[in-house]
Amino acid sequence: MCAQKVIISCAITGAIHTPSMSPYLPVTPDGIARSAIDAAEAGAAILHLHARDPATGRPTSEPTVYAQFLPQIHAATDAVINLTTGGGLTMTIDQRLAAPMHFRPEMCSLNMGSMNFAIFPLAERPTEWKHDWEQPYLRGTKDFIFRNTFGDIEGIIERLGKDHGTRFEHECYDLSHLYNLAHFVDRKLIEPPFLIQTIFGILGGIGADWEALAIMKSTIDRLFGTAAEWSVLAAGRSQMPFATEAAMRGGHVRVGLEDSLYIARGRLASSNAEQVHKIRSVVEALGLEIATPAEARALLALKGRELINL
Ligand code: KMH
Ligand code: ZN
Repeated sequence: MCAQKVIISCAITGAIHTPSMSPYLPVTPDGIARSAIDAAEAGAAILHLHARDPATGRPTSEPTVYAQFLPQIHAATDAVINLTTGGGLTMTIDQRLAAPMHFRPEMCSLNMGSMNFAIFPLAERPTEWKHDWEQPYLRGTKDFIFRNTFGDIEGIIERLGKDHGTRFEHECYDLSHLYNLAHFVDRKLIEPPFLIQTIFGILGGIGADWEALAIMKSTIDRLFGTAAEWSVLAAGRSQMPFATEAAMRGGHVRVGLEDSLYIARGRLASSNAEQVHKIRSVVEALGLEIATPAEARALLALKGRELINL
């Protein structure tokens, strides 16, 4: 058993699920702020954040919308603010970087390769759609390529990492993404420790099965050794089993309504905090301790909350 503390990340709203899928998905600035603060109080040390148009719930890259919830979160919690650079499925790289470049957070996500990123099956579930944009947005992913070229990744490392001291949640959806990360490490463009978020169960990425988890973990050990801080998220119903397995194997965990709307089979989670409470109780039942935000900052060598532009 690993003595290190377990960092719980919580991804509050994301850009995958749409408002009609759950009444509990926060979409307004107040809703996102409240949900994030509650998740931090429940034990999340890192809050992974996207923004949504307050009127329609559609993902937006507008810094003015982020400005309606980030100050509240920053004032009410000590949790690490981690902004997406993946954004929403129709955004350009410049749009994806607008809010991170403005707020200069301690952490941002960094998606480690281009890929098919398909959520179109969600469009065909029987749902009463609240907004016109939802079904076409989901269906459009049949032909969507989530662009993260070597040039894009290098640009994000330069613009956010080098210029603003932001460090990254390296999102790796497949084995190749680990080798892409190793390329940037070899070129010394990024420095350890590396938070490597391995992602299972996105259509277009590696599947949510135990063999996949094992090979991702062994490849991380081989490529990065002790420089890696390994974390796991799995989409949908695999969320809790994979987070549990990660904790048992010495990893960190990510939960949140971005990744799964459920708390148990067929039962919607009533909040992000409910998922944080659940994984926290699993972690503690395993005899492990969760990391405080200060401990997460130390483990990940973050610049500190006072250096954010908020
Ligand atoms: N929803 C996750 C599978 C990002 O924000 O950069 C992907 C994600 C991407 O978190
Ligand atoms: Zn995200």
